[in-house]
Amino acid sequence: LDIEQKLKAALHEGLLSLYLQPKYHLPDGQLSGFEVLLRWHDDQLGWISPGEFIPIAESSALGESLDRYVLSRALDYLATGPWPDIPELYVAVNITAEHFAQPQFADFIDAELAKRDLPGQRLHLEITEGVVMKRVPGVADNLKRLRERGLQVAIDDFGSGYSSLSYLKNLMVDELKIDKQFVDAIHTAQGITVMDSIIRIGRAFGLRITAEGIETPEQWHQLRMLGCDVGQGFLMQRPVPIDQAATVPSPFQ
Ligand code: G
Ligand code: G
Ligand code: NA
Ligand code: MN
Repeated sequence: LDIEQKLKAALHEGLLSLYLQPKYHLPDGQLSGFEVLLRWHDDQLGWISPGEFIPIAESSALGESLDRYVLSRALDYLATGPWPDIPELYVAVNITAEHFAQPQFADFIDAELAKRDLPGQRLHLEITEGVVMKRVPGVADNLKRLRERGLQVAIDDFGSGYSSLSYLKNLMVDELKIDKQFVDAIHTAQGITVMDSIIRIGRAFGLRITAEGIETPEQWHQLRMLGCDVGQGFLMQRPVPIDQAATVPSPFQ
């Protein structure tokens, strides 16, 4: 079996697991929500990283089925718990580029939320720069409709791709997730200047700023001082299996 067929089988047999990684308010360390990250364990191949299998799914017809699976499981979690004890908990789901551009995408989300009586505010979507940059008509339309429902949309891995600052002007999103490479670089004066600039630009466009891949206390403190809003990373919490999410410890107690 090649990996694409194995992935298809794993999806249908329920062998893909959802993990959650907390996103924290940087100013006070409070839990803000969870990013959903898919994990796949195969008996012969062992753990296969989504960095490996997501691109395979995206290049086949599997991307959409995978998104649908992750979304409905994530919304089931929101509807039934068990949750940590915070108000307005949200989950942030990564969406593949092709899927986000489809005209039915917003309808699918609407239906899944309605089925569980969940308000749009409880769902965030993470898309990569490329999705917005392409200016595919379906994308703008879906962004508009979803945000009218109260969903929040983040640009993931910001700065890693083909970002041009010009597109931020017309950007209909809520959050910038600054790519880990910029967090890794803030031990140097130049790295701090770059991070400071990205945060200021995001601010100028009224966006919430998230930093991902925070691994050291120094990075956390530096990002706080620069006015970053939200932080995510192994320093605070690695991704945990979804059934353990209710008990993630607060990292700064
Ligand atoms: O969790 P990890 O760092 O291994 O993820 C690697 C990549 O796979 C990241 O770019 C992440 O956004 C992506 N990814 C993880 N889970 C999902 C998912 O459920 N759907 C999509 N589309 N991408 C995912
Ligand atoms: O592309 P995306 O941002 O969705 O990818 C998130 C990926 O980053 C996940 O696979 C997650 O496991 C990984 N990740 C989250 N926090 C850290 C971190 O602090 N360090 C490293 N190396 N990876 C992280
Ligand atoms: Na993401
Ligand atoms: Mn990212």
